[in-house]
Amino acid sequence: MKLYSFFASGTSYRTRIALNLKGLDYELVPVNLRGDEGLKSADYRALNPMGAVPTLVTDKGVLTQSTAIIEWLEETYPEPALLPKNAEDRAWVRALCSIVACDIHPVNNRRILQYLQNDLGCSPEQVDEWARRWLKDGLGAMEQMLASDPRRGVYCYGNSPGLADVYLVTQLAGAKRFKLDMSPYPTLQAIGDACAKLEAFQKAAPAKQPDFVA
Ligand SMILES: N[C@@H](CCC(=O)N[C@@H](CS)C(=O)NCC(=O)O)C(=O)O
Repeated sequence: MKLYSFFASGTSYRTRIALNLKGLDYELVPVNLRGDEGLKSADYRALNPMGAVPTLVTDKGVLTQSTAIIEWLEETYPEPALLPKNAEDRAWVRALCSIVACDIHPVNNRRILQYLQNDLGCSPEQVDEWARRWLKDGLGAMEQMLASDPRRGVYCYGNSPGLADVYLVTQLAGAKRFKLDMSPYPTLQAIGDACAKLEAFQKAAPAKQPDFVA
């Protein structure tokens, strides 16, 4: 499998973690989000018409959209399972994932932040404040949900890493990038610390990618 990925992209990061947790080998193809080529090239858009990362090329075809890719991985490589066995708990875990995938990431995506700054004239400080605003909403909800949930263990759900951890960790990185005060989120921080001890998460980290730039 070939994963088109950008080191600092949260959606690439979540896909890398999921691939690693499944123990799958993949070739990483870096795509430069900051350059003039990469995402904008006609060749890349033929693979991914949104011109975004990630894209996973498999022997069964080309997959786009990280949530679809990750669900495909879970269905195609069921072990180790990243989702719980019963439907209610799966809905719970997917709700946690959706806070990241639908409520935080889309409004803090690079192209949105660039539009705020380049087209609407927001200052870099205002753009950072925007990003923190939506991080606070989403992470606040996750903290509230997880702090009192009896199903929480070392990780978001139980004592094995799962899908909610995959999504959460990428937004903890986002929070760090935008210098969000993390003191209101002790539960999330503890889960993030537990994930950081696992090789699957370590190998997927932005700083470990071949295209990493400090
Ligand atoms: N919903 C898509 C979002 C993909 C996406 O927008 N990825 C970002 C990086 S995290 C990207 O490629 N952005 C390009 C840009 O903003 O110009 C997914 O989950 O795959």
